[in-house]
Amino acid sequence: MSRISREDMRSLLQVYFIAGSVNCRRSPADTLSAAAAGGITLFQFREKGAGALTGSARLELGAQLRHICRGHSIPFIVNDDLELALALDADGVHAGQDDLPAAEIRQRLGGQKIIGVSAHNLAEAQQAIADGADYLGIGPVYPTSSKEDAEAVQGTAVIEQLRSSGLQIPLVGIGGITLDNALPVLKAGADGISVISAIAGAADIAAAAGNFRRLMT
Ligand code: FQP
Ligand code: MG
Repeated sequence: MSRISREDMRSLLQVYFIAGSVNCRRSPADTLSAAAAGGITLFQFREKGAGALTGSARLELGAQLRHICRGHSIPFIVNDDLELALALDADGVHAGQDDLPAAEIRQRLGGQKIIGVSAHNLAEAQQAIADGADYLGIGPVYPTSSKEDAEAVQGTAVIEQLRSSGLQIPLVGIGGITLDNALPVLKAGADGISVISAIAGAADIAAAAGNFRRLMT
């Protein structure tokens, strides 16, 4: 099996939903099922923050969400934790600048899995590409309440800079993205958007996911 192609990666990134139990108003399983029915294209399990599950409860929730993703043919990415990703036979791992280096994740996970890396500037983006990342998460584009230790808000400037530097790696914007402010992110050169609250916190989760999906076409 070979690396995911850039074109396949780009289509998966269109509506990239991230969630853990902390972000969900309904059960995480109901939240993910509704988001999947609404049209998300990729899911990241991010069990993090105050009150996050640990140990076997975290593993069990991951297995449940992994199963839901399989049922909808949506690839399942694990945030931060390579061991959890291996235990769940996840489709990939997302790593930030303070997490495991992508090159090490690639070695342990194998050639065909998806590896995403957070980058905040051109140098981090170039390093991630050299390390074998399949996609980048660029942010925070807008102010966010889902991450306590977020870096400074950068608008769409970094995405524009990466594209004008000629980088063609698939990438998403992340941080505070809503239906009302998503278009500038795409216009700046992102292949998709990544959201937590705009889907997990929506009154109608499936409708919110569907609205993002329609923006992409
Ligand atoms: N981009 C993406 C993605 N997912 C993420 N989880 C992050 C960025 C943030 O390590 P990191 O990654 O800086 O913080 P945390 O581990 O708390 O999420 F591109 F996938 F949308
Ligand atoms: Mg991280």
